[in-house]
Amino acid sequence: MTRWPPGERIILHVDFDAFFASVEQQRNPQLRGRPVIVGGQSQRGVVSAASYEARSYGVHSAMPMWEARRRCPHAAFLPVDGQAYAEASRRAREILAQFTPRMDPASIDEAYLDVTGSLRLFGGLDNLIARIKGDIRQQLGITISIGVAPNRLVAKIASDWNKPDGITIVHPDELPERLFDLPVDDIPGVGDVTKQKLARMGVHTLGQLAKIPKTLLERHFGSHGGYLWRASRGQDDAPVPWYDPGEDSRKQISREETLAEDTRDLEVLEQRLLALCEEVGWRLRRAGQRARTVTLKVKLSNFKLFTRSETLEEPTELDEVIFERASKLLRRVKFGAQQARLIGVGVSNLSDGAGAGQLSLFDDSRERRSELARARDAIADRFGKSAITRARLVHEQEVSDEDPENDALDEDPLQRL
Ligand code: TTP
Ligand code: MG
Ligand code: MG
Repeated sequence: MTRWPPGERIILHVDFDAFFASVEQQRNPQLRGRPVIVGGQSQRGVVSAASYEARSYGVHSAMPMWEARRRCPHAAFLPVDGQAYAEASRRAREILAQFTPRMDPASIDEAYLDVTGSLRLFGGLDNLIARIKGDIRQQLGITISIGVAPNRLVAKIASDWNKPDGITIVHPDELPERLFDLPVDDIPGVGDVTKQKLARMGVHTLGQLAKIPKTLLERHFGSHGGYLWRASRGQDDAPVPWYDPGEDSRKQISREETLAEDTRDLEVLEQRLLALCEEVGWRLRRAGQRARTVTLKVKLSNFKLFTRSETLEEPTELDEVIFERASKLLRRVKFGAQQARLIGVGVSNLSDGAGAGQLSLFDDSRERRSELARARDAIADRFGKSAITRARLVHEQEVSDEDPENDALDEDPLQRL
């Protein structure tokens, strides 16, 4: 029986094994036990997911499809069915939410659970884990891997260690030493740039990173430095928020920001708008949904509010389609003598099936764009909720956010693993 020191939180990170491929194997028994490769079927398609049978041939996510075909010609090659995966993801969230009210679905196939308060109810950690795995397998027919640790950061890292169908428990007493041999880029949020910078300092592992003084890291990496310092020690105090099931059926997804300086310079406004559209698109795809209506909101210096909506011919999940419509609406704003003090974009009229629910309806370029959007999301997932947009914003004007609904997006992206 696993004992946990009082006062330490117990956080689980749940990640589905070969998610898209597993959903396909579950609904078609003939595919079980066989290599299954899901991804874009066009000339330039890439692999979204490879079953573990396919991975033994060296096939993995983001590999060009032609390469996957070369390595594993006898695999079953399937197009992405976003709607099916979004549905499986929704059912998984429903199941997971039964184990604790503190549950954060961090992406389509993963979630954080703070089970500190519900442990006794389920007869201790080992029983709780067995129940979660059993319920998911019985009701969805898919295996998951679970990392258990005193915080999100370590739980996330650990869930990868015994895939597939694995359990990894990192006990508080084992920290930080258990992390010391890991390469620095195992820390969520550490990409090539940080990795190379650290390498130039002679730092390759978390153990080496933990020896660097905090002030030195802060000097080299700014606020990111403090995060690296804590991460190398396996420290992270980001909470797991209360789960809001209503988020699934939220009627609107929107982002807005108050400009640091009032302006009616269309170029400046469009630049802000693009960043907002990227965040909205990202949230849309994460929710596995598409939208048919795009709404632009502009508040003028005299606080007069301008909102205009337009409905698209076809629902979309793509940043550029949202942006195209929103910028068209922006050009219709009558500023008069006024300037804009706030700009926002929202999408509504939502339906299931981001990605490629009806691939056959898409032409090749559409499929390609969908793939690109998902590839960017994979980066955003890895670096934090809106790292791509944030990176763009860093050198630009400071922004504040007036929409309380969007609080989550204002957190330090690195806190959102
Ligand atoms: P992951 O959890 O990263 O991968 P996985 O579930 O396929 O495999 P693992 O057992 O290692 O967890 O991603 C979840 C899903 O997201 C994946 O099934 C397909 C999609 N995805 C892409 O479409 N493109 C990508 O590059 C990645 C990494 C994932
Ligand atoms: Mg997974
Ligand atoms: Mg995942």
